[in-house]
Amino acid sequence: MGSIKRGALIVIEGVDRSGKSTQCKKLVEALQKKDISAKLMSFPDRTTLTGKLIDDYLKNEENKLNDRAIHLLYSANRWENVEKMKSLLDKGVTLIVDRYSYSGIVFSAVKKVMSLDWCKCPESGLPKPDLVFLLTLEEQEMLKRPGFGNERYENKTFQRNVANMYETLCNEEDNWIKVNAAGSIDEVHSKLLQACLKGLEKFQTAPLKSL
Ligand code: DGP
Ligand code: NA
Ligand code: NA
Repeated sequence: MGSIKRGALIVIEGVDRSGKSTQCKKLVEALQKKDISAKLMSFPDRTTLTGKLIDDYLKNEENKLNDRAIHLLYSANRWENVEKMKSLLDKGVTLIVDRYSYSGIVFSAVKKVMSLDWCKCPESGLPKPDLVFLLTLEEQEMLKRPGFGNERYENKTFQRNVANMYETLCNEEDNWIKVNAAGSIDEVHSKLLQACLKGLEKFQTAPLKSL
C-alpha cells in the first residue's frame, strides 16, 4: 500500500466581484466528482474571534481601527486556521482557498501607510500555496458587474489600486496563473480545473513549502 499523498494547496485571488467564491465552489465540486478529496476554505473566516473583529471593521465605518492593527488581525485570522489547514493537507485533502495572504498584502499595501515588505512579514511561515489563480477583470468589465456592497474597500478607486498591486505580486512569483474573469462562469471554471488537474500530481508529491 502506498502512503497517502498530501493534499494540494490552491488559492484563488482577485478583486471584489471577480467571481472567486463561485469559482472556488465549482472547483471543489468538480474535484470531488473526480474522487479527489477536496475542501473549500475562505478568508477572512468571520466565525472566529479575530473574524468577528474584522467583520465589524468591514461593516462599520465608525470603526477607526489602526491600519497596522487590522492588517495583523487579518493575518492572525489565517494563523488561527493553520493547524486545521495542515492537518487536512496531511490527510490528503486538497484545499481550495478563497483569498489568502496575498489579499492581506495587497489590501494593506495599497493604503500606502505600510511598505510592501512590512505587509508581507506576518504572513511569513504560513503554508505556501502550490498554485495561485489570479482572476483579472478589465476596469470596464468590473464596472459592468452588479453594484458594490456597502463594506469598506468596495469602491472603484480602491479596487483599481488592488488590481494593480495584484499584478505586481503576480510578476514576482512563478506559480501564479492569471485567468481573465470576463469569460462565462463555465469557461473560467474549465480553465481553473484543467490547470489544477495538470499540476495535482506534482503538487502532491512535493513537500509543502512555507511563505
Ligand atoms: P470577502 O469576504 O472575500 O468579500 O472579503 C472581505 C473584504 O476584506 C474584501 O474587501 C477584501 C478584504 N480582505 C480580505 N482579506 C484581507 C486581508 O488579509 N487584509 C485586508 N486588509 N483586507 C482583506
Ligand atoms: Na467583499
Ligand atoms: Na469571498
